[in-house]
Amino acid sequence: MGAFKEAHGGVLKEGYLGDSASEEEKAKAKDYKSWDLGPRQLCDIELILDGAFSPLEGFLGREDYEAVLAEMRLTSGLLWPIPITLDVTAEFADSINEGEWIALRDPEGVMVATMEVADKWSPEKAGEATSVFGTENPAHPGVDYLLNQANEVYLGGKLKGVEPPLHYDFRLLRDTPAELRGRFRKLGWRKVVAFQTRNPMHRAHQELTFRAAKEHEANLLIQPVVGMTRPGDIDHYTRVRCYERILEKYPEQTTTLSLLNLAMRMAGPREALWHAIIRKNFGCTHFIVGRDHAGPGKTPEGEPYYGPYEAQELFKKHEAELDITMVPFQQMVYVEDRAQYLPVDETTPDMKIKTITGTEFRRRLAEGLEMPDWFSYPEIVEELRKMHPARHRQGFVVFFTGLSGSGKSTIANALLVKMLESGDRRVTLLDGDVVRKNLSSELGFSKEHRDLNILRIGYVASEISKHSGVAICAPIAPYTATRRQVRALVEENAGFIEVHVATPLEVCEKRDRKGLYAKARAGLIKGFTGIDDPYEAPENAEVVLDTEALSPELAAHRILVKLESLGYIR
Ligand code: PPS
Repeated sequence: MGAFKEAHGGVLKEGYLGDSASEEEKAKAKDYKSWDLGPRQLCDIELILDGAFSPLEGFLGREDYEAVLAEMRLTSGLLWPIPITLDVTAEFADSINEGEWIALRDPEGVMVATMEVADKWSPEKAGEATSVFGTENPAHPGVDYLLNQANEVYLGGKLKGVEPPLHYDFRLLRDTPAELRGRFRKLGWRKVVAFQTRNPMHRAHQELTFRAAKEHEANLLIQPVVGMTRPGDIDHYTRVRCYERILEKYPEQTTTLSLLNLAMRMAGPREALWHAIIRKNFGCTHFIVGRDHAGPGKTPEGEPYYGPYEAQELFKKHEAELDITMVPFQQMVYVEDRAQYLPVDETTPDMKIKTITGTEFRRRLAEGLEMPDWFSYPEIVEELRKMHPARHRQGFVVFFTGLSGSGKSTIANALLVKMLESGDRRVTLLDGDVVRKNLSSELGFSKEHRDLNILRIGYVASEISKHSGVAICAPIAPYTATRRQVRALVEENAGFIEVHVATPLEVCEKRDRKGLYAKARAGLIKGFTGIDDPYEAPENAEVVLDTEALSPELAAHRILVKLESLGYIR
């Protein structure tokens, strides 16, 4: 316990950047090979360098990585539940040798740190998923990231800080561990309960945090995650405005707000321990663990990934060693006859209980419905409505996918015309051929080029829909993983409706309007979708159309009906 305490507390650097590079080293680093950090790596590196991830001093090396997976510990024996790794492409990894120094840069090219590469290895990702997330299900956002987005080689090594990552938003609300500890010291706060959140806070959260602080005679730190949360969460700009509003509801001088640039993994129990270690590093003495802490909800089959109180149980097991006290909480419910919130285990069967689930709340927001006062403060609902208007005012993407000659373009055109006719929406059609002429003229049909083509379409469509427009896309888009990537991008801010034009290959080939199938069969065109390149049919498309049985007009009509039932059009 002593060693842990020291590493997670005492060793914490008081200044920014942990070990900083000297001027001489910085000058030398200009000649190092550079790796451009991705969004998650940028979050991680910031928290390594500022001490929030103490005792880490760099990205994990192989032995530490393996120990973290197997035992949730570093090779030093200290508890550390989440592998913090630097994933790079095989091409970059091949270009460097172990023992070499590299420069790590932000997207603008600013050097954030240098790293002495101590280790490079190709991880066994399925095993990592099972150890960290307890599942290999790619619907789990952490697993999806690991299997479908993270690069194939990991580099480990100690970092030297050069320039802290820059933030222009909410600067006064961002603190390093040293700064926050300093603030607590100045305020004379000896006991601090930390509350972690990735959601807007409503009355239930306020009541819960208030109770936690009261029970432990402690002050309260609301420390929401503003780095990366679960895809589809409410954006942090909106949330921070909400947190500022709710802060006004706490007694003065009792509570403070500080933003944490953490990239969450949604790893449930392991993540709860990680969150606690981070809060310990920020100088907190207590940490609230609620129901299904840092869990990603349920699988598409409706099974929860983690038990509702599994995180609390794991925490309990390690609490003595962690040196930060858990404040476990059951779900808070509103008891109508008492006009008061209570933890569900303090209620009795005769009480009239009310709750609104997150899903129900989002539904009401999407449909522009009233929000009861017992649930949230009007100021907060108003903030949420500003950025998340009712569905019929939101943008969306209708993303067609199907074989060449399946009828995508024809139906997409019919849909475009019908939407323009009704005049309620601004619509852009990104048809396969049109895109290839205007956006992707240099691309061919290799897997790499097709992926690039689809990601470009996805990017443009996400921009259109983010600004309340409608984008209709109609490429072949033959690969599941790429379609999933586009969906995730669009769904950050808008709706995504996948339409599988499921005309069978024989029918497309028989039609052969452009004569391309004949050429492909004759070997004159190589890598033709459905002939000698795969088409991975979607499994969960919102609409599936068989053009053998449907005219283009009826097919477009079916899509309009779906859009109506989802609330995107009225
Ligand atoms: S992809 O895979 O989504 O990037 O394809 P896309 O941009 O939709 O382009 C498909 C059109 O290009 C013609 N074409 C081919 N299709 C598939 N495989 C190969 N090798 C190929 N070469 C050319 C074909 O006419 C497609 O048009 P549609 O409208 O789908 O029939």
